[in-house]
Amino acid sequence: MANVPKDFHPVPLPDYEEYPAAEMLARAEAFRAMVARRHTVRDFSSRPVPRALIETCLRAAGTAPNGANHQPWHFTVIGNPALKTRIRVAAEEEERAFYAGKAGEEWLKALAPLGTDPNKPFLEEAPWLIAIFGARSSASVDGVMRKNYYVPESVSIATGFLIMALHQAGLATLTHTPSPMGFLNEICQRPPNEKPYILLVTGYPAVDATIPRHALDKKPLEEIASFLE
Ligand code: IYR
Repeated sequence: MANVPKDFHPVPLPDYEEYPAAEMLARAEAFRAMVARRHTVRDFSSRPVPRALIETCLRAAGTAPNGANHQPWHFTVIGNPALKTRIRVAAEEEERAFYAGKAGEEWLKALAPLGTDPNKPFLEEAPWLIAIFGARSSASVDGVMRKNYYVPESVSIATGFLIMALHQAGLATLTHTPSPMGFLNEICQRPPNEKPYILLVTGYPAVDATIPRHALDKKPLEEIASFLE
């Protein structure tokens, strides 16, 4: 093994909470029910949402497990109407090519039950768009650039935390993935070592928001899990 100096300083597990066994199942069930009330929404209200609420949810996202604790993510939170318009224009241009055939027939068939099309009015209507970037390299606390590890995994887990934090706070989200979305680097002024992963749209749902019935079909446990005991 290479000669790497030791740099490990363990501290006692600071804040673990154990619950009585009977309470554990009740807590797991309450969480399951809370999570099951999250639905991907595409109809947003323009009602304002305080920045402080988004900040707290981002702090939760920033606690996600990640490669070597390099925290290889950046969240650009866009509330500026002119920037939202630029994002909508750029995203709709990509989506028009996608739906006009770039996606291929099989993919378009898979999307048919969702009712999506190239029009993305939510990119202007929702109060906040959160562009989520993964950094191939980033600066340590002392400012030294270093390589990051497991970037897609880390960013995806943090995004999951963020979606659940926003849901728990009472906001709706849409994980939007215009493809390609390199235009986000320019609009958000992010360096080329960062890759945009997801544009998370968030706000209150419109009063007449709908979801595709298809989205309610969830695979049963037996299909998504197997136990080897
Ligand atoms: N990015 C496109 C297409 C799209 C792709 C998948 I996979 C989805 O689950 C939903 C949409 C769009 O946003 O319309």
